[in-house]
Amino acid sequence: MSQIIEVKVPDIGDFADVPVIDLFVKVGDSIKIDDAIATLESDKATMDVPSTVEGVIKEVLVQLGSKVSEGVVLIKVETGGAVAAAPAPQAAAPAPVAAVPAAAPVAPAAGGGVVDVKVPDIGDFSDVPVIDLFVKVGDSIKVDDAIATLESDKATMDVPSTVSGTVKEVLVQLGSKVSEGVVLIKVETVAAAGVPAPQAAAPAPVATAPAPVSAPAAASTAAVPAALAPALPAGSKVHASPSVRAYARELGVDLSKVTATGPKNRIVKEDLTRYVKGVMTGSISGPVASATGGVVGGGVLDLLPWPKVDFSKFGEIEVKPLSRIKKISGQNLSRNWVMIPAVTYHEDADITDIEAFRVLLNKENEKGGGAKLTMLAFLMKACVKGLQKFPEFNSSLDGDNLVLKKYFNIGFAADTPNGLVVPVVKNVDKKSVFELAQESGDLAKQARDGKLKPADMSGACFTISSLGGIGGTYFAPIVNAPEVAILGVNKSAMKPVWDGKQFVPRLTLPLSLTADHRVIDGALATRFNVYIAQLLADFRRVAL
Ligand code: CAO
Repeated sequence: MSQIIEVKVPDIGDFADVPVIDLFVKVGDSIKIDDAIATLESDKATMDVPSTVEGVIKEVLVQLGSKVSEGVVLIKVETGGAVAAAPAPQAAAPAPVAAVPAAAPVAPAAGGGVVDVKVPDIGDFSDVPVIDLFVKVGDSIKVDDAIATLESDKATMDVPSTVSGTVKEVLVQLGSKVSEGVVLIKVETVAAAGVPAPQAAAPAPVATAPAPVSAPAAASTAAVPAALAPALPAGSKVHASPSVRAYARELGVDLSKVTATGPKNRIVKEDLTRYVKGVMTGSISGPVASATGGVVGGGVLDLLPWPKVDFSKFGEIEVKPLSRIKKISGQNLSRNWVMIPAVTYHEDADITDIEAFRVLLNKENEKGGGAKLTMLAFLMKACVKGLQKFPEFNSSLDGDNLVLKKYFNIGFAADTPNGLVVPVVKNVDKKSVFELAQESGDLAKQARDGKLKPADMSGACFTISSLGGIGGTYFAPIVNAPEVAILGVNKSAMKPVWDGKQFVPRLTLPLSLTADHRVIDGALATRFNVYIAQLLADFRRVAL
């Protein structure tokens, strides 16, 4: 049986009349327990208020800017029969108190001195990681300036300074785990620096608070692209709710670059959206890969917008729209190039014997009219053997997890008149080299005829990019996300190889393996390369 339940502002400590600065719901929305309803912001803390019931929102009793205190009804929710199991609002434990008592007040000695600024009372949390650090040695800092952001699995909280002065020591770093009382920084207070007496800059009584952060905010933090972590200028203070901060981290946006339009110069979600749109269209330089201009910037790179030049001023030109394939692959390549910390490793494989074997088999086969054996087919078989020996190569990153695949599908880059596509040969481990040659040949033809179906291009575990038919020595292919590695090969060439007594001519195939360093380090990548080269040098090893 359905009933209407009021969801109220929980116990938020000593705060009253706290403004609503973000509102995430509207009448008619479905809401679940722990979904964020609104963000409140006192002058000391930001807190998301989560729902304590599940159902459909019938009434929203507050709006942006409303001032609320404990017990004020935010929304009325119609719960379904199934919600009987969900806690009634009264029963639902009030969300953790948002504002908490201050850091242990620090009383600098008269005339100044070095003062420890510690993690304040942060409720029941301990060993909370530092996810942002805003200060460095030598910075000037004022009371209430943010020192660091801590993030538990329930809340994101800024720790403000309780004193003014010059930072003399920073005792934590990104990733440090801290609890109440841990010293974050040592500050030479203003009196010591020759400015007003330290008493004037009396320690603030309250630090910041573990806000009851919404589930989406907590979940999204897992997706922070390491290479694009926001690089806030030291000492800068950005006002944004935990959910907006988490969203910004997910997008790789440096919040200090975003123009705030919210109350008290606060960055709201729309500001973030506007900023990302601006970057994508090239009107703002920033940390997102642009669809139109390639890579236009990074949180840590901060590149200029794509240059707009009137080329016709310099001579005759012709403007040709990009093919659909080029547009799509361009976006994928830009994202992968920007977001994957990739390294390319090279190796030479001696393919003298396998090439002689391939030519022999093809001669025998000519009479029977069977499929022509290609080097690509041998490479596929060797790569699967490599994936089996080094399972990290057959994986994908999913937030904090590594998904290890037990199937072996290999994609191969195919050059077509309309651009690059990657058909996928499925279950390569279960197919013979002849079958692989036949199937990859068929898929390459379909690719060139523009006849590949989406299913033909999905499900790859690892990709091979073979430029062997064209030439080249080595190159650095781009990882085809969410795969974690790609093998590039160029044209084989006869080279003199020292056999211990003399130089002998050996047909050498240049291998270029690019791997995502978050999953595969250099030692593993080199072992993989060496193993592939061994398999190609003596293909009997594939049968072992
Ligand atoms: N060394 C020397 N010769 C090679 C070779 C190598 N590594 N690989 C192929 N060849 C030879 C072949 O034996 C063939 O010669 P014959 O006709 O005398 O037998 C000739 O080069 C042409 O081969 P191919 O490249 O057409 O055929 P393939 O099966 O080797 O490759 C495919 C198929 C689809 C991979 C290839 O046609 C292709 O499109 N390659 C381009 C991939 C690409 O653009 N990669 C870059 C992506 S950006 O990172």
